[in-house]
Amino acid sequence: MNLSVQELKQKLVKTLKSEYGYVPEEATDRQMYGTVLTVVQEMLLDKRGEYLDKLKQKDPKRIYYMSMEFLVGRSLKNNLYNLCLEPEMKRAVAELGFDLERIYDMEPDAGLGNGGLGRLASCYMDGATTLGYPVTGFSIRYEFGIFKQKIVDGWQVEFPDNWLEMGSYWLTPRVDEAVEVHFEGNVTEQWSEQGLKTIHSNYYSVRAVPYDLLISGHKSDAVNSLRLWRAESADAFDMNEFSRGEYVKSMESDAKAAAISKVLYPADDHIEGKELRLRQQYFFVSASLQNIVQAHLRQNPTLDNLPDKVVIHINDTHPALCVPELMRLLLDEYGYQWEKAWDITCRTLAYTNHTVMSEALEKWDLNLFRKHLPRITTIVEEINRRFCNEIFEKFPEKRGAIPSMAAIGDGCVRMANLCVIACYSVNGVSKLHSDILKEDLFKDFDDIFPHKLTNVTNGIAARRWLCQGNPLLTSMVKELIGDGFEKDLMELKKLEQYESDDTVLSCLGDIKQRNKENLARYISKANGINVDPCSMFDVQVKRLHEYKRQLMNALHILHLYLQIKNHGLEMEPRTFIFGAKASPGYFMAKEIIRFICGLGDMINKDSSISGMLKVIFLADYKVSLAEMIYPAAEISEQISQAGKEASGTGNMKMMLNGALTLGTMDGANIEIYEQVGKDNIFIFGMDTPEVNRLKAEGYHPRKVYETNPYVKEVLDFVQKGGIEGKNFETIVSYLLNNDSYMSLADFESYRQIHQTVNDVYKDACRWNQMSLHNIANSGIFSADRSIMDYVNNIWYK
Ligand code: AZC
Repeated sequence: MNLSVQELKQKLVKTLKSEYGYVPEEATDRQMYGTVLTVVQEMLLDKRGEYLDKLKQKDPKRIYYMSMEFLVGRSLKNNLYNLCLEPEMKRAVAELGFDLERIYDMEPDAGLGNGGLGRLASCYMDGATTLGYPVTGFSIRYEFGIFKQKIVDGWQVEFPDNWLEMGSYWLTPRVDEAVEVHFEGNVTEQWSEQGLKTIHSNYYSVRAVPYDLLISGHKSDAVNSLRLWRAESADAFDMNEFSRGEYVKSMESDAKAAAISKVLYPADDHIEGKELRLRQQYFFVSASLQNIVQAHLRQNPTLDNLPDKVVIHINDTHPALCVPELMRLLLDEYGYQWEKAWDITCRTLAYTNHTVMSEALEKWDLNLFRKHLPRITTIVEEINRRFCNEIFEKFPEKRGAIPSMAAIGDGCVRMANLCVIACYSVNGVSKLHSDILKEDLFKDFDDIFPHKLTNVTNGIAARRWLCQGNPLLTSMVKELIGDGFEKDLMELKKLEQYESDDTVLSCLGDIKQRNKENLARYISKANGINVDPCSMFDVQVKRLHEYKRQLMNALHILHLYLQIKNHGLEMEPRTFIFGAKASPGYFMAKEIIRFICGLGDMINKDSSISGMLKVIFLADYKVSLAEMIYPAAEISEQISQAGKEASGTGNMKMMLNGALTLGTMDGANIEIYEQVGKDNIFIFGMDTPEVNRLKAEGYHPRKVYETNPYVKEVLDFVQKGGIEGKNFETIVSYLLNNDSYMSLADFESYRQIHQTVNDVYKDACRWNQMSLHNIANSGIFSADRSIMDYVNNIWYK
């Protein structure tokens, strides 16, 4: 966008006057914050108007990305960057007496997601919009996003995240497009002139009101929207009840409806079959599909051609109700016969799987399902009946597999099976993960639908994670290879020519140093601990889960501590940095946080190890904090048990910022390894076949304890209450008796690779060379590349 500093100033002054009635000299920071956001939002709306006009003429196929989660983070800087207005806005704001950096800091993260899956959805909105594809995201306008985390005595405590107070500036309500969603009630069949008709009556109605959050592409005409639904009561306030004095009763239906969009479920990679969650899913699916169908019918006389004009992409199974809901619309509202409706549905829907963890594969109790969604249940039953018949008749060799492939089994609706049965495309999120889907989880499906399963390796929004988050590195890269990489990340490859250039390498080292100093300042402010910015920054930031093995990392730190203290180990000074939210009901995850914090308390105050080790747990890990951490990371810990992390995307973000990966052959680590070669990454531990073999043989963690003296030393120390006199019996007994993700089995290999890391770090030049090589080869992990894979192989195939 072309606007001068002068023009921006005029807009700001005018808006400040009209919104708050003040001139700049009288305004507070908060008023200026509101003013800047309002001005940017108006520009987005204007640009969106022009884009929609163009779309109408061209009428391309629309992509609808259905996701219960979008981890948007902050939008102001991203929008200014994408509109190419950041320097001008900075000056305009400064000339009015304010500081744009301070205004950036006032913006809350829009934390409408838990972790990887939600952040991926946001990275994809950015990529698709920059590339000019008409993608609309659909989700819920949660009043409270992912909880705020505080650590009290090592224990995680959750606080509500009231993001709308300062974040609602970005949302435009579209009351004119509100729709109704029906729950509960009775389903009956009636004969009419058109044949047998299904009637859903006595339902409970909820009104869905859309709020649009606009996303501008970078140097592109496109402005797409993320449409977030808010729930409210569809029945007008019951004045009769109210005047009879039944205040509470009259408000009950309001509260019941509003509860649907109240709060994001804070569980990641595992599900709880809660009624409210099912209502959330149906609410946003039904509202979105009604909206999509109406939009299609404004441009087309019929829904017959829906699959030619629309793809509805299901982001994990949370929106799997798209399958029966699209069927319901076609059958009940638009009078289609089953076969034709099924054909349209199957050719319109595509599904991405993000996990093979069994506790995350959604299943709904059939009775609960029927109670809330009676009509949808009859449709799922019919889908299942027909599917099982088809297998029985057409694939006799698969008759034995019918019970496990069915959409309904063991009294539950199985959402993943439902998706694979219906969708025309099913993809995993890294090569390894997609192979596991084909060879294991969905093997029977792959045998009968040979072209359905495919792979799209995840990617990240490099413009956010490099250009906005790491301005120092970005300007160095621009100086060396120009700015083409902003739009084509593969251009980073050109950096390889500088791998032996001492000046470039030392400049890269200086930049890392300054980013570490920046993070050290934050740590000192947030945790009250001074860390040495010259020590190696070793980072593990992600959701807390046993399979991600933060505990193995912590055990190894304790091992280093004991070696320094008892055996005179000398090593390069290290700062271990953790950030992780635990699902509030996940006890072991919270115990692991307590363990890490206890470990930190003990180590950080021990002057006898002369600052060789520090352990920092950064509370409230979120997108905006990640933007500060990644540029400062030197080691990227990606140490999940092989076969468990579907892809990982933090691994890509740290690589792009020059950190070296220390990881297992899991998820996208394998593809990072393929890109950088074995000399530029630190790989350890069992790979997936080895894990499976050990599992089959029978894994006995106690044996590792008995045979590996380091493991024994560490666990004995914990058992004796060595960590601040604290009791970590839960952890010790879990490790000795269970160790579900084989941390002890991989410990020795992990320990040894850390020694290698320590040796390599002594040679700064070699380290910087490896770092530059990683940056140069990270281009493939751009979200733009992932989007093009979706475009070529799934959406516009
Ligand atoms: C995550 C995966 O755990 C992670 O490996 C992957 O990178 C990410 O999705 C994006 O694909 N999964 C989730 O966040 N949640 C669920 C339910 O899978």
